Amino acid sequence: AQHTVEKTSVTLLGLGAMGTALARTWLAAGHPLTVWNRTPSRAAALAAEGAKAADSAAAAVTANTLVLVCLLDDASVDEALDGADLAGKDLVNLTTSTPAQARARAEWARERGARYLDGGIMAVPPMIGVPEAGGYVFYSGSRELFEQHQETLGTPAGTTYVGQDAGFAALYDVALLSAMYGMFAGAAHAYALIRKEDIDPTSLAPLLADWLAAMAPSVHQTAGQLRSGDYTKGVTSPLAMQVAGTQTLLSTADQQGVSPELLSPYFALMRRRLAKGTGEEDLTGVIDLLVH
Ligand code: FVH
Repeated sequence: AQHTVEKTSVTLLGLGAMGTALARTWLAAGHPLTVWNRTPSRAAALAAEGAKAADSAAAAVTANTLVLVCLLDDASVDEALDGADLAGKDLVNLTTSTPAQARARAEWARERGARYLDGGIMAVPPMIGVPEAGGYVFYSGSRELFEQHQETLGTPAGTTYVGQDAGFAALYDVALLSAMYGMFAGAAHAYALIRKEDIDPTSLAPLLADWLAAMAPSVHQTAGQLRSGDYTKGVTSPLAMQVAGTQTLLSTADQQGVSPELLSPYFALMRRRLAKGTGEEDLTGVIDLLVH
């Protein structure tokens, strides 16, 4: 006789772009799914695909032990869960929040008798359910909850548990997103430099992508220097040389009619660090200027 393993039943609150993508992966994997969305019409397509659409968030919470929330922001989580009975529930909050909001939400859930796991999604909706796209979710908070539900949580995307401190998933999430915006800013400046020239941006794109990929491993050297406290270890491009070079970048921006406003704040920090007599160091000392 064939033995079928029962899939964990899941409740999901929030059917925006991300919630809908998540929902489809659980349905496809055979998890019984109860959904709720503030605007009920967004649940119709999923109901046609096999989800149960609950009339209220409270009813959706009642339906299953494992309750996932993927709403716009922390205030919408408050609003949606107001009045829901969370006693005995396993609450997993995938809503983007700050570390402080995540820690407060963990305490809030504990007071209501629920185990709590916070999640930071490192993916956009088309990456959900597509393992080769490399998307994953940071989780932090209850280790027991994570371990018990790891298989279910891993259905939409990979899982990376980063500790019992409920704020850590949000912190890792925001750290990676912040680095991403630095990269976007640098790429924006690069495209601006060629904007008025007879250069096809699509010919610059692969060069940019390859250069950024070649530079990305430098984060490992930075981490090693931060850990050891020796910011001269392994230096190939000392701060003094780099500060001198920034003038070429600023002059080129000026000649191309491009505002230096994306680069200037970073260059100013490099100069401030150099003024402390650290010309033989890497760029790592800039980090210490940022931390109050
Ligand atoms: N989409 C993305 O690229 C990013 C990728 C990384 C992670 N984020 C975060 O995921 C959360 C949800 O994002 P989303 O893409 O699903 O967002 P929307 O499509 O805008 O849907 C928002 C849902 O939130 C509901 N909602 C808003 N306010 C309230 C409220 N006061 N009470 C109850 N529900 C509320 C909204 O409902 P409705 O407008 O359809 O009625 C949607 O279900 C988010 O934290 C991202 O930062 C996504």
